[in-house]
Amino acid sequence: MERTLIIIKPDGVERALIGPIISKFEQRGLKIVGMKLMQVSDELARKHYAVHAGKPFYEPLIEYITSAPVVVMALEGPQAIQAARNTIGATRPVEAAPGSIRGDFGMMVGRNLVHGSDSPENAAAEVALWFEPSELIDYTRAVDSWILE
Ligand code: IDP
Ligand code: MG
Repeated sequence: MERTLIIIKPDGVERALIGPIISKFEQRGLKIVGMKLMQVSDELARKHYAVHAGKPFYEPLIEYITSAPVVVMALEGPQAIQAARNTIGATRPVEAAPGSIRGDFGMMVGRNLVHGSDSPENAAAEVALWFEPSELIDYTRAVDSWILE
């Protein structure tokens, strides 16, 4: 089992796409083990996107992610990191497959609606950065045996 960190970015919240975006992950079978609405601080934004510091899009990215509330989720499942990345779609929405979140709802890279962790190492670090251990809930869904072999 893997856990991955998902952020519905400010454009997703402002455009009233929280529900449709969560539905894509829920319908896929990924289990929500943590979820909250929050206003991201400049400090947290810079920690989360530290790997992009110095790139031309870094300052606009910090401005974007702090510009309105976000919904943060920890999702669990087998190969959850790759599954979630595929459901999110390519970084540039024009290149994202139809049916993916970015492919269905996005137009431009700087307004691409969702973040998803890209590796087991980053997923573990990001879940720990955004959630207290007590905010992550272990539970079994009655439907799990119909989703997981
Ligand atoms: P990812 O979100 O698909 O993992 P990354 O390359 O990790 O993509 O970039 C992080 C975020 O930075 C992107 O989701 C996007 O919001 C923003 N970003 C990346 N490249 C560009 C760019 O060329 N222009 C503007 N924003 C960008
Ligand atoms: Mg990334």
